[in-house]
Amino acid sequence: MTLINKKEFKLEFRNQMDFLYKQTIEEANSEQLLNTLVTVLKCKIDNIWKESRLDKEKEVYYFCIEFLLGRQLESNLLNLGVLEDIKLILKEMDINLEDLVNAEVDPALGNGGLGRLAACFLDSMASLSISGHGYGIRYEYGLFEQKLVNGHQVEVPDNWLKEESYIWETVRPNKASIVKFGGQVDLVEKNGKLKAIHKNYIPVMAVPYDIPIIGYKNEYINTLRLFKSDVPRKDFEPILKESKNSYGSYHDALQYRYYADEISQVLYPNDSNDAGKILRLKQEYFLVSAGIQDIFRKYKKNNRDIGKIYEKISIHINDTHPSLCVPELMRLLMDEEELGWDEAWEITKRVISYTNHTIMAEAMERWNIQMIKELLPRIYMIIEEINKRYIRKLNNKYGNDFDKIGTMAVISADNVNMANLSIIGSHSVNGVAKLHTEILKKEVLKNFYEDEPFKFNNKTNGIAHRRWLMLSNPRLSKLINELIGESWQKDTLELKSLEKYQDDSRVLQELELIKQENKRNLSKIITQKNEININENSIFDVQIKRLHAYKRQLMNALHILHMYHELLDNPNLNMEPRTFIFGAKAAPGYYFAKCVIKLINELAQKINNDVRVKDKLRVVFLENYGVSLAEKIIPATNVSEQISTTTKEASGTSNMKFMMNGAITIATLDGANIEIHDQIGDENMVLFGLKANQVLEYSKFGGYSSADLYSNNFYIKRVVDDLVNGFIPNILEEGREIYNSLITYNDEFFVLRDFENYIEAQKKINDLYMDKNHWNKMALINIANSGIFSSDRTIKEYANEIWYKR
Ligand code: 9GP
Repeated sequence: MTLINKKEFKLEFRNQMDFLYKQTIEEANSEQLLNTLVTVLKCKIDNIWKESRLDKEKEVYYFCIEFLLGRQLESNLLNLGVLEDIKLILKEMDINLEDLVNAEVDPALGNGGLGRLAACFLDSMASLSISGHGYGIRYEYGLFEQKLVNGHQVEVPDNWLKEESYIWETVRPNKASIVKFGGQVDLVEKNGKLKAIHKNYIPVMAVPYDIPIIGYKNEYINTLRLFKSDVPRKDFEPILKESKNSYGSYHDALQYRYYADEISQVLYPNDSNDAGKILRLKQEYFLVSAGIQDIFRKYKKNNRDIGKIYEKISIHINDTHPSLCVPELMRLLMDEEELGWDEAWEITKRVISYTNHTIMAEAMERWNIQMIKELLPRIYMIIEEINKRYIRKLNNKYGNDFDKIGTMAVISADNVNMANLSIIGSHSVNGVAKLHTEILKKEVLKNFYEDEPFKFNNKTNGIAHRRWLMLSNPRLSKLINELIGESWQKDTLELKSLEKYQDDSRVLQELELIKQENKRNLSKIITQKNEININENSIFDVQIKRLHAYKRQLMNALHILHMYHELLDNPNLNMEPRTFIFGAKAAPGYYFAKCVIKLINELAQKINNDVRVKDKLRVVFLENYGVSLAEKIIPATNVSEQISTTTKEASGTSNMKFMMNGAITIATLDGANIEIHDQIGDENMVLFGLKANQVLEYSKFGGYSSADLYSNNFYIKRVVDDLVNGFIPNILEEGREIYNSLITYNDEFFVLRDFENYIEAQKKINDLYMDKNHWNKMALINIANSGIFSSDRTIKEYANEIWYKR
């Protein structure tokens, strides 16, 4: 251990405690101990963690509106290779590391899969010694904290920065930049060229806050740079001559402060009205402009020729939120660096790549042109020109095929289509799992694919196995180390060699014991949180993800209702006891999703209080689901519910985490479930439901008739009627809303169409679990074949095939 010398460490710890709090270790609380530890560690890593200098290799900049980091302490200690040593040293000082781990805030700067994927990718880039850095926003309030009140979701602000600062961050005030909003742009002639002069704009200062991203035992540290918005400091005044200049009155000054502060206040402001939409657009441009200016500043420190920036820089647009990277890079190259359009355009395309993460229409961003024009006049001019030139090119190629050209245009029907902008302005477009990429190529982005097929590629998502196996499931990690050594930690494909133990009953039993221990831990948490005792020997059947109609938590709930009826009808039903566990937040304005939360909670109330089914069935909805909770749930799971409507889930990543922890997946052939199936086959997971081609075919002809199915199927009718007949109390409105979605509005997400098949699949799960030895064997095969889903594999593919490819 080079980083930590025991004697020195203890001394530094005491000194730091004294410096920060003027008190002794014995007097300090967990937060103070944590802060002291992190301060000591930050000093230690300072030598390795230097701002990247762009003098050697190519650098990757990963732009994302959300980063869902999770707690950092344990992960950083693990990656620094000092976890066990620090645990011991602290113990000698009478400090329990676990208390400090639990005292750390879990920053909810993201919503779900997108943000967590970004965090896994940062971990992998650092661990693979790839110079890859994140750019994001330092939201003052993260995603809301979810409270359940009488079964309803209630949102309260997530004040994660209570202490004003985050222990891992370092503010870099001298690297701040100015982002300009509003005003007018004049094109004036200078030396025979048109130059854009931006006047009367509102300047907002972007202040970087850096978080170290520590690689796994490789002395390599990257940076996640999050920007906070603020009014410009005095020293910026000389360069703000053309800005709006009327903050004379007190009132104006206050308004200006609010204007600036608001930008980095909340993640995903409610965009159901114009003010919310404008704020989101401001955030997106703020992130992009601050980030690219930062890249230019760093690049120019060591490189003279901006025309060669593509040799040293890759900019990755993660989902459409950072799509304004395209016009912003053009602006800087033309207006600041004085390159001509053609050269700037070639550079832009060579630098930028784009990942699409969804085909859900509502998530494909479009911005009203008037809004962009007013807020970002220069950016709008550039977008308009990109569009004009692109349409001209398409006209030459496709003549007057207006339908085709209309779908490909950047500007259409008064809107700027951000996906189109990203595709046109980049050299690579990828989906996040095989089926998703195929759907992009053959359906959603068909015209683009036919036009430039070479741009399209697939990069199946992955997960950081360090966090999701080594840290969250130490017992399992230890067993794996004992069986196959430790090399899998650096190369997860080595997990494959676990397969040789698939018939070794001692190993399989060991595996079962580990799962049992993890279930015991989770049971304690559930009892603490929900005041309910659950049967530790029951099957833990889990669905944890954002609440969305296409993810079909509703189908899961209806199946529970079905099981409940079956048990009431036949109390001696031969079934393994089951505990269904949910964790999910619904977007604040998404009424249907909130109705499903209410339904699940009321169902839980009814079932958990019914003594007749007490030993067989339990339902738990865990409040405020997030990364830290997931780390406890996933290792304890027997059944992983991956039941989205086929074609709708781009990839999913919890499916991979569960697999790596030995859960058995019940799934539709959607997203990355397909790749999981490719690895382990029908024998080791349970599939059901419509296939992609069936869903696509149905969707072309307006779906199927859910009312017919409902009328003709006893089981379906029974559970659907329960939504509105009072069988489940307190869901008068919610039950009706859900009923209507299924019957009146023809079940857009095929819940009822897949229902019978789902019941069958669930029966199969039950039967499989009855043969414990076989179940454990399946679990082992799942773990052994999960190595391909490490995000290290994904990042190597991004690096070799997108970022470093010339
Ligand atoms: O819904 C997708 C999810 O399937 C995928 O795993 C994740 C990471 O690629 O991205 C999600 N998409 C979004 O959150 C918004 O596009």
